Amino acid sequence: MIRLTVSALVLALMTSTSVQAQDAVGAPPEQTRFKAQVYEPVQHDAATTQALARFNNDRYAMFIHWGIYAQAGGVIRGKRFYGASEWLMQRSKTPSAEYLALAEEFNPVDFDAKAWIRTIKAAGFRYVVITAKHHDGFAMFKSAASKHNIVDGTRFGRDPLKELAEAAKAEGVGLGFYYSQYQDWTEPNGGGNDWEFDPKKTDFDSYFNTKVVPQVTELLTNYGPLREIWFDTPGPMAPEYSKRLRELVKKLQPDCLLNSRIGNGLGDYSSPSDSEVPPASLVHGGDWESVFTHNRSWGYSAFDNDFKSTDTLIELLATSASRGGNFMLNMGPDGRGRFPEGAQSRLLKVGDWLKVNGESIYGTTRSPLPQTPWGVATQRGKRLYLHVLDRPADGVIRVPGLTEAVTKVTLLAGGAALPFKQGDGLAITLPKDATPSDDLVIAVDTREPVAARRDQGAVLSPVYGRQPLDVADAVLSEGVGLEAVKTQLSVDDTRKYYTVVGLDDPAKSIAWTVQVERPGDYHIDLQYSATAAQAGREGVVEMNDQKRAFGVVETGKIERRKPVFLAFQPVGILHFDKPGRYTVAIRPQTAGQELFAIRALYLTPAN
Ligand code: FHN
Repeated sequence: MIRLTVSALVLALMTSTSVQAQDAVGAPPEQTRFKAQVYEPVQHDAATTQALARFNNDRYAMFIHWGIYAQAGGVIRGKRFYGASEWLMQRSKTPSAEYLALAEEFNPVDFDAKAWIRTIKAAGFRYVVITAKHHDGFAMFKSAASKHNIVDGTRFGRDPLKELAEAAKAEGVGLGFYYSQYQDWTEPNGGGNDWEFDPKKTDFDSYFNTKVVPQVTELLTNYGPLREIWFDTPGPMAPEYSKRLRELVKKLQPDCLLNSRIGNGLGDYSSPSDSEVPPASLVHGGDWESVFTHNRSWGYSAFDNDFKSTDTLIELLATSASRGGNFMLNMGPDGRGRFPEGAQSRLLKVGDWLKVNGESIYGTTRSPLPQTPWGVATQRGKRLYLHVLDRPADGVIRVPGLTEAVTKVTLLAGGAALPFKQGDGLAITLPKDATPSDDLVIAVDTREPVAARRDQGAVLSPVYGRQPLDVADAVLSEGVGLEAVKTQLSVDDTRKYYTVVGLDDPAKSIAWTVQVERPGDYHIDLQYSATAAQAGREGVVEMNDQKRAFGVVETGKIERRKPVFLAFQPVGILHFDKPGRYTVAIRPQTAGQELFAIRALYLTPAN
């Protein structure tokens, strides 16, 4: 199984879209490097606090992008557009009238709300958030505020959101709506369409009053109780609009949650960047919901079948839960209203896994443990769940420093008791015949709840492969700051990672604590990008009196909407002569330019 923490040499990303989502950490649109911050939500009132308790209990949600773009499936005028298919109009610079002609063809006769909800439930999702209106401005619900809506503007003539709301209610599945509040490409006064309308002449206030307010009111009035309104890409929208939206939603449904992309710091919880499970150090205890799409497009794409494997989905879900957040997985139904088979079959397999292992996800709290090489953990009172994503060569799972008395260790699937030893930590022997590809979950019962020990440092062990030490988890000396970087993975698919700024003097350093299980040697590799001006700078990796010097090589600049190339540079070997805790640090050898834009230091057992 691929561990999420292990990165590819080249990360890519930055979307080619003209307006970026407001980031959970508040990054302004269009920025490629920005300060990493913990999202501060607005003060929670009683209704919001209660709604957040349910939100945190749910942990797993389905996201659906469905609009008239599904009819095109990423192809317009015979030309394919790779990446996010819901951006087809913008990418192809299609005028509104031509784009809206898709509505005349759109007739999703296979749409069956009950069947959708049955699948969603069987797949283990606790709530579903569907696009009521995406950036193209076409409403997937009956709206008196715009004729561009599915009931009045298509042959189909039905309101799928109404049917979904009824089916979801009958099955006890929660419902939320996505609403693009700033971008609206088919409205002359909406944001984002600069190929057809003159941005200088745009009257956003009029658009907001005549479309956004009435449509958000319709959504909160006509579809029963909503779990959340998922706003997106606030762009340059002024704070007064985010404030008015917030007040409107809370007036109509006080316990409807708002994500951070409402803009201007007015969300109840944080939406990290697309395709990001934020580092534990940047969420510590807050409320958040990561969003990933199953393939590479959010809307249906006729030629993208790059669906994430069941194992990867389970790993994303378990990792989000282990850091205290929800995982919302997207899928784009096609123009006939069908879930793509490649997505559906995998989702149902995750559902099967959850039927057996769901107690390790739903209603759990974040892991009290530091980074462990075998996988991640979740907790429920006096029970700790160990998600074994990467099996050790010797079949023994170790939890160093676990001092709470263990009463029982069982395999969640089947309930078989597992042999364990508790001394200096806990050692559990895995069954030899366990199927290798599953996320095996071990339940560890203790007399007292396992106390938080997240700062004890990443566990290094010779029975695992390479261990990453991410800069997001490092201790930064004064004058060094954490920054987020966006890199372009493929068309319309940006990924975020972290780096540091200010590492320009031998007095400054970044450092990690590690817990070494057994004496041994570890190879050091550094993953970084560096400009021509930084090439030749010298740094040193230190551990006690061991110092391994290195010279920086040029990889290129970090540029907007371009892949960032990262060097993976071997530096030498560190020897740890006894088990215990150590500090590994990096510092420049001389004052001058910043050393590099480092992402991670890797330690690999060197047998
Ligand atoms: O531009 C949108 C994109 O189409 C999609 O809706 C994603 C989902 O998070 N949000 C925006 C980009 O961040």
